[in-house]
Amino acid sequence: MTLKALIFDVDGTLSETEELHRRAFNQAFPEFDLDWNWDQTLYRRLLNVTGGKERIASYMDELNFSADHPLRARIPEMHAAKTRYYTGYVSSGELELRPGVTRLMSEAIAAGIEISIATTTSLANVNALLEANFSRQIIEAIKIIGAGDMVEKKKPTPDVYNIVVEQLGFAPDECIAFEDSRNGLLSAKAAGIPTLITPSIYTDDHDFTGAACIVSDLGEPDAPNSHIAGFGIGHSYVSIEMLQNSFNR
Ligand code: XBP
Ligand code: MG
Repeated sequence: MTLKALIFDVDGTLSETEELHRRAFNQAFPEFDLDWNWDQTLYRRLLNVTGGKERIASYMDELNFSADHPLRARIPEMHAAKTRYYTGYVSSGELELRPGVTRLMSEAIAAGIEISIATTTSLANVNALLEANFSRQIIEAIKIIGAGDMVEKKKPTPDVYNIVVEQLGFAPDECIAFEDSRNGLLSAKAAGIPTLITPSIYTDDHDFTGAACIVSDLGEPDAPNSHIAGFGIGHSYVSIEMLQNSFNR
């Protein structure tokens, strides 16, 4: 089997974005006369529901909001406010990329391997991160972006990966997915895509059974990662060569 595409999740995988998402949610709530404050412990649990609108709705369920509570109809508006705060933070340079992300993407481009994105976050958030943190060469090389509301059902369903793989025109097992969460792993696996996991600050306690490889991060030649499980033993960073070797086995 030949490796043809790398498909990246965004939140937690390209960058540790969730603290900024959390801040943006908390900043939006008072605009709707809500005194909600999602602290880190609560947010860790709420992250089990992917998608910001879905997360707000599930929190309303927890608080026993009635099905016809007027605020339920305002979830899209609340989420739009949150997205405005979030994209503002990202555009002003508040995020860093995780180790090895741009190096591995550049290696893929040089090797003629496609790069794409499959995420549950909103397209506006993806674009803000790309513009603030990636080179023009990488932005232009990204072939397909599957994001947010492009699918009806977000991760852990395979839908977003299915549309990306379909549009790429490759078989799922010619691709490799990069994820940081159990829901992401379940989504990619259900689409038939081998998955490499780099756990993130909010997902370090997740069950990653079924991952093809788990490493602390993608690593750099001068900043070795830690190998946790799966393929890639003996490598100190994730390279195209390492990924191809695992495919040729
Ligand atoms: C990330 C998410 C996202 C963000 C919020 O999951 O769950 O919902 O927390 O983004 P994954 P939006 O990394 O598995 O894609 O508010 O734009 O939905
Ligand atoms: Mg993620």
